[in-house]
Amino acid sequence: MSLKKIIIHPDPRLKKICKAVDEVSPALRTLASDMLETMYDAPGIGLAAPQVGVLQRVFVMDVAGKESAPDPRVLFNPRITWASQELSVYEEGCLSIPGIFEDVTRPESVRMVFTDIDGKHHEEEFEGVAATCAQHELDHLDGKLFVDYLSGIKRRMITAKMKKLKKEQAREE
Ligand code: GNR
Ligand code: NI
Repeated sequence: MSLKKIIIHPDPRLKKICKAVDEVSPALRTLASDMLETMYDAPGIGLAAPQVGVLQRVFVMDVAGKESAPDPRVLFNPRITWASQELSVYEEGCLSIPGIFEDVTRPESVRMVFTDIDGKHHEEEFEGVAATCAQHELDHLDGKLFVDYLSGIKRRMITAKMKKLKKEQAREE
């Protein structure tokens, strides 16, 4: 197990469409396990492969919260098969955009098909924070960030702030 470095926006790797996974190989299982460790360490409720520089269609999440037992999830090749008409607004954050939180509107529930860590296919409905998180992660696999839903002015202000943060980080290294 090892911690991966989380890429900060803006970065070309966060804008790429990720490649479908052919087969859940041992290397991809190791990647998923490292991503879970990195997500818990951050801490965050989700993490997508491009955030650690791997342009493949896989994300991990755990929306169980502190009061419940951990519920680590790994989704390969996730696809939305249904989205509710009802929308919900959630104040989103992103480990690639640290310290920024903004309201984003998305379908309140979605059904996703995906392959699990054992290579088994599933279709599952997510609602509430799990639906928000799963959609946020799926967006990462298509090169999309939550700031892409904000106004141009807000997005540019956030991007400028992140550029400054990255410069400061580079100086510390
Ligand atoms: O840790 C995270 N919290 C979060 C809060 C609201 C909506 C989405 C998220 S996902 C985020 C981790 C992350 O950046 N995943 O890509
Ligand atoms: Ni994110």
